[in-house]
Amino acid sequence: MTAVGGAVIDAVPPGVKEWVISLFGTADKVALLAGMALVIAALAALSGVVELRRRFAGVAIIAVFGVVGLVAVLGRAELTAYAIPVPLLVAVAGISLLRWLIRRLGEWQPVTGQPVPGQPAPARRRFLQILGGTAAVAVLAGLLASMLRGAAAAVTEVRSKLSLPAAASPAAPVPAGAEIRLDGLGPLVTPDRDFYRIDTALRVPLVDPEQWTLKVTGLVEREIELDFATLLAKPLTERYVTIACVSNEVGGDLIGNARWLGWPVRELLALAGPRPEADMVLSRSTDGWTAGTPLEALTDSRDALLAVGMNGEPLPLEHGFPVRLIVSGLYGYVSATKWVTELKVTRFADDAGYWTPRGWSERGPIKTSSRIDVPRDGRNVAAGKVAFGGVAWAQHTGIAKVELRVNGGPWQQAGLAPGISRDTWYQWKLALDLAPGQYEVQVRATDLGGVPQVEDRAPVAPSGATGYHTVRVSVK
Ligand SMILES: Nc1nc2c(c(=O)[nH]1)N[C@H]1C(S)=C(S)[C@@H](COP(=O)(O)O)O[C@H]1N2
Ligand SMILES: [Mo]
Repeated sequence: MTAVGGAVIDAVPPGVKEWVISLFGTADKVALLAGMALVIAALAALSGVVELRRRFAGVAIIAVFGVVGLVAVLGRAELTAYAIPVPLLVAVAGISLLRWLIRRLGEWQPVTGQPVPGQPAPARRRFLQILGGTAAVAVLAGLLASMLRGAAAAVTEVRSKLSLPAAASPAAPVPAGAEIRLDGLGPLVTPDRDFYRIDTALRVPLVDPEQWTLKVTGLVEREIELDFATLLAKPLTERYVTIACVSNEVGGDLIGNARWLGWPVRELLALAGPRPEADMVLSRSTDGWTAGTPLEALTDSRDALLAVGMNGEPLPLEHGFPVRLIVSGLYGYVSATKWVTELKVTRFADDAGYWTPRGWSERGPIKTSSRIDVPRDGRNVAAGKVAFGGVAWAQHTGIAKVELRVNGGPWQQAGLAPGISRDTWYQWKLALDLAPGQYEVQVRATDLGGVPQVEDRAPVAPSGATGYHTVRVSVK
């Protein structure tokens, strides 16, 4: 089912993906699986009805569904040996159950005469048989599910026993005053459990660090294969970096800030020796997903990391355990490969990341942006001094100033907290004196190069949303 779901995700155009994300937020996977369960239930009911009318017609429906499942499984890069028989077994079990139920139904004659004492009446016996059959199928499904859960528990266990080395190059301490205390303004560093999650994986890839390797291939002087122990033995660097999704709407929450621990990708690439004609690195995840990152962004001073730690702990499973990429200033879809297992040094002219042929830009620099977190859109507030607060970001460049304007009036400069670094978001705050009435308040940020964020509204596809975040407040 996850394989069919994965094939569905792979096939949908970006517009539809956006629509689903906006509709369900990050619960989109649950929605997809629930939708598929409904389709499957409907197909099962249909097969039953059809089979009653015409022998083997229902069987054909289930068989076709089984083949679709098999094709979807074979098409997935995360292919594991046990995944292949699953759709076949499910189809065979479904067909057997269907034929058996139909036979029972055929025997279901009106009960005449007295039941034999001590033996269940035929109708009751049939009922028990159907109940038993259903239970057997449920047990099989449960066994499968628990196999998967067992694998997840094993990797969770390995992760919890892992202790990461201290950073040889620690992150600069968070400056005093970087975190503004204001009710409703989120923390400066996002806790792992609140960190947004975006990926195409319906089932979190389970990677045992003992088995993990990273290959550096393509346009290099020498190919390299790195294992996890070797990676942990390298001098590690720790940096705060705010990562963001290209699907983040203006005012959206597909953005988070964490302290990442890892080995600079630049040093790994230096060992491999990229050829002069190379200009891109295609990073590949264990599930086949890919991102195309400019070679420049992985080798310049921004300290792009082969990250193993997030906020002082090993990466959570859903954030790429055991190893992912973190690159400041680029949207996740062109840089932040989770469960990474290969870096192919190549050229934009020859290769493309997963989302590029699906309607997203080849290059994905993060657009300078800002957000009002307090007060929330549509809130009622008391007249007088109204505290506004939020965040602004221009990763790798830094924020110079944040301004607010009320009902399209003049821009007023907000108080900007010191950032942790230019690679993270900055918090800001401004108290506005507001008399009773309706107000529309907008925010804009300007980066340290003096470039203000773009005012014109643009949708998230193909290269990230632009426009001012606007909140409406009624002052009473
Ligand atoms: N393997 C894999 N890595 C991936 C993705 C994916 O679909 N598969 N999605 C990317 C996208 S679009 C984003 S925005 C970030 C999100 O990282 P997070 O889930 O840790 O916040 O991961 C990136 N890495
Ligand atoms: Mo993303």
